[in-house]
Amino acid sequence: MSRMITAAAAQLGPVEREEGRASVVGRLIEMLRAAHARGARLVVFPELALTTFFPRWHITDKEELDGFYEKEMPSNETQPLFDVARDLGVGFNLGYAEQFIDEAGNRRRFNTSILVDRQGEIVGKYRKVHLPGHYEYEPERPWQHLEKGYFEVGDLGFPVFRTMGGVMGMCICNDRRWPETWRVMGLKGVELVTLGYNTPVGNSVAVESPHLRMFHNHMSMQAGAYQNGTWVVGTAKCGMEGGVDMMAGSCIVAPTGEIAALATTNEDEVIVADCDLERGRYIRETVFDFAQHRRIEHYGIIAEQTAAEAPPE
Ligand code: CDT
Repeated sequence: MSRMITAAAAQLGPVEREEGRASVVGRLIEMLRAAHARGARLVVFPELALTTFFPRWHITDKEELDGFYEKEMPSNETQPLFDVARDLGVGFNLGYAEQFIDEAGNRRRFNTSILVDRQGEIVGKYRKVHLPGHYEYEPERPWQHLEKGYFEVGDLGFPVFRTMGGVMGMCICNDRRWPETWRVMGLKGVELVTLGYNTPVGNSVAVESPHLRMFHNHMSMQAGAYQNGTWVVGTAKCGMEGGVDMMAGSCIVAPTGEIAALATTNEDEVIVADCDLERGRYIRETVFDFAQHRRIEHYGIIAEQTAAEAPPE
């Protein structure tokens, strides 16, 4: 018997620095409606979907930097997205920069995504664990990648949520490159992972062809899907944004590792796939039957050691 959820990746073209929240939310709503018209009941928006990818700039004006973070969710500006999604009965994943003051009076900043159910309720939150880039301005780079400076490492682990008829998990952009991300959620029985990304087409610090970069993008998601028997909905923010060409290639990956839907533009585009949440069961019960085949007595180093250590010469 199948357990179908029709899912969409709502790929977002460039969001320039000047574009306001209201305009971006309008674009998101338009794609949500288009996805709904094609049968989707879950829509995945990109990482930091409400603004331009601001970590590419060294922003010294505190007020300006502050303006890229959401202080509440939903807010006046994002409420219309929640309202339309609830009225249409569509769940969604949204990435945004989160800022709040904790009980001790400290300002906290995370690269966050939320899962919203078909009733418009926030049912899950994830804060990005693998923050790429650097802490301080690096003048030799053609563009900055200041995620380490602008966000804290996520403090929620990799939670999964039983919602919308399945077990859902989230990760964000660079997380997709790390097998640990997928296996932790795999061990929690995840059936569909939502994932937004902002990835430059070029590598700012090494020679790497755009083709190779796209291969790594898809390979990471396809491997994560197959090795854990889960669906993956990966959504880009793409196109020429802030003078940097950002990768497209949004896709929906089946638990077999096959790409079931693939974006063909580098602008706003909706792709849809019928995701049978039972499709991964045979993988999780055969080749990747964790209970039968994992050998944790040999995996301890993964959680005990961070850097690689080769034996002495
Ligand atoms: N947003 C994000 O995590 N982007 C990174 C770019 C790596 S370059 C420092 C990624 O892994 O796609």
